[in-house]
Amino acid sequence: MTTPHPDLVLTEEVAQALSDGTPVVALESTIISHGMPFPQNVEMATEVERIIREGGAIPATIAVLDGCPRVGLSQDDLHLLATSPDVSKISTRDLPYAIARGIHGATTVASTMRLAALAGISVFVTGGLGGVHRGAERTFDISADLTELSLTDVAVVSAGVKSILDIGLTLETLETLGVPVVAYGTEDFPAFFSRISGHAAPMTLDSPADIAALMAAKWRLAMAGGIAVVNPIPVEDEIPADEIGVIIEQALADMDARGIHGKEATPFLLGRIVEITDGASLTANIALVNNNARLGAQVAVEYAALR
Ligand code: PSU
Ligand code: MN
Repeated sequence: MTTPHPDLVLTEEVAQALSDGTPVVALESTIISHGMPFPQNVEMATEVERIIREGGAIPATIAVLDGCPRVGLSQDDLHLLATSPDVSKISTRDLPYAIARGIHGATTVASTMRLAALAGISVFVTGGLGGVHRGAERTFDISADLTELSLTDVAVVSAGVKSILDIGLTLETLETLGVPVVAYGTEDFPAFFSRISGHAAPMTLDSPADIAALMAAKWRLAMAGGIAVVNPIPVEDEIPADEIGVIIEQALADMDARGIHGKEATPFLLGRIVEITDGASLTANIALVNNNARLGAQVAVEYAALR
């Protein structure tokens, strides 16, 4: 059991669970502050924590509040993240600045992974991973989520990546970085809103116990870095690829027309897709996060049993 880094502030419940070897699942906060509108964002954050408890694990939502890296949040903290305009989107490189300046920061997949690992948490549930943006050969826009996956020992459960990104280049980059990409119960790499991306999954495992065994095998060999566990959206919640494809093209065109780029790109695209679909994409997004929470809790339970 690793001792949590002394600069982190854990809730008593999370600290106790980690010291007892009770399964803990980390959750990110950018999805709350910059990934969904209010009030669905705080409802989603609350429901995901409930699902993780129901699955036998302790949820630990992560954020920086008043410059303090926090692992495990109260309902008031979640509400602040969901409503305050003064919450920056912070990736790994922004962590030192947020701490030094004493500001509020919502953590991305990358910075949540880093803080989870410093706390001693091995499983993290989110919606979608960042990746290689379309047109990256011009813009060089590649999410630090991929860099972090190559460095930090955390298994990240997502529904794959949205086709706002170049899915093929994202998969190539993950291969180069040595990151195992494991699809749960499918041969297809999932595309967030859709179960099938047109790309084959590099590996498939069919049970949470097998995923836990892969995690243990990797880290026993001291192979540093994360594992991308990709879980397709449930059939009944899926938006067909051709339907969402047109909408994503529209959102990308709107982004280019407004000259939006850099860290604003992903939040803009997510918000625009919700607007264009009149909320249908938000319903799908919430359903897939809940589905990932169910799997993540099971994986955390199986992994805790191995230790
Ligand atoms: N994809 C989603 N929803 C999200 C994000 C990505 O479907 O909320 C967020 C995650 O926090 C992810 C971040 O880590 O966006 C990636 O941002 P960027 O592309 O700027 O690295
Ligand atoms: Mn970027």
